[in-house]
Amino acid sequence: MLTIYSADHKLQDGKFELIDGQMKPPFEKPQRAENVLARVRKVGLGEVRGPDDFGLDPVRRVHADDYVDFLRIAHDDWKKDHGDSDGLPLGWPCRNLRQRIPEAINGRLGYYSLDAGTPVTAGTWRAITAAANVALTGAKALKDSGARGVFSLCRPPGHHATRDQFGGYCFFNNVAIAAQWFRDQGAARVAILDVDYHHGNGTQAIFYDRADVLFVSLHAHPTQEYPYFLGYEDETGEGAGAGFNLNLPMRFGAAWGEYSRSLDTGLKRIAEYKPEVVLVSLGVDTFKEDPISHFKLDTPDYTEMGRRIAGLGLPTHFVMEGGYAIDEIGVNTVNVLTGFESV
Ligand code: OKP
Ligand code: ZN
Repeated sequence: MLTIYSADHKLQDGKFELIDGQMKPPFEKPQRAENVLARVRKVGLGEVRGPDDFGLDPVRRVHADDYVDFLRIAHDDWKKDHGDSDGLPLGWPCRNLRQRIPEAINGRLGYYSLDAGTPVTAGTWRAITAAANVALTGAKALKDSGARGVFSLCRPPGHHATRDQFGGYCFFNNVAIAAQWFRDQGAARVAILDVDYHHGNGTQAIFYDRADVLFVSLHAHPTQEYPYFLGYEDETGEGAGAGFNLNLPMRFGAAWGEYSRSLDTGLKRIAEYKPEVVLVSLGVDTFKEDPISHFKLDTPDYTEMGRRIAGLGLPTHFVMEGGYAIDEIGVNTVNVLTGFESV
């Protein structure tokens, strides 16, 4: 399987994240992608290629113009007020406040974000444009080559990012940008399967009122886990999108038995939908040793996950999301891909 990778991901290297009341070194760090790349090479998964530059037009098909323009200058503006530290918001337009865009960078960071766990650094813009290009290059390679699967080793991840908000380590929604690109190239129906431990609230929100992109997500129940305010069972889509969103949340402690039954439910829905292409938001933070998660998947389970996804018999674009057990992120991720190829 072809892998798309850009070393520019290393430019997203926050000094701290605010987590559980403490400033800690970020879990979402460059070594994650390096370890996945090392495993791709070790097992000889296939060619590793750099991304092409698609410019910002395909990004703007998913994200608001003002949000894209904000991200481009956010750290420069932060620097003017606060010096060379990482930018973090600390106040949001929540209930009882107005939805308007202030002048101050602190206010704009709040307006355009979901949480304070996602540092805006000097290198963020270059890293996130590279990640979007990695996703788009993978999409184009899948379409042009007629291969069964392609792997876009995106970092930072994307599935929490909405049309105009960053958060959950995400800025541009890489998988949504790729899905929209497939649509714009003529694919009538596109399905997204999100197997990251966290609900892909951004991806859901972006496609919530649309029937042309089906979103299916397996994740920790939002009543227990981030992002807390989206990802419940009763969110099934709205308007034209009614019936085209499927959330399969599971409580803390879910292991392969329960997980695989949810996976089969999700895959059945995707098969019924008859998409022309499937995109997989591939997070491996469902792993039993993940430092921020509470599921119990084991390393061989990822191989079986790949096999079951292959059972769809559809062109499949794997897009990297989360996974924070740094020593096992490579083997777990690549097991999905080799499992897929083994069928
Ligand atoms: C990004 B992706 C846990 C705090 C969680 C945000 C997690 C973002 C995960 N106590 N902070 O979905 O892997
Ligand atoms: Zn996650």
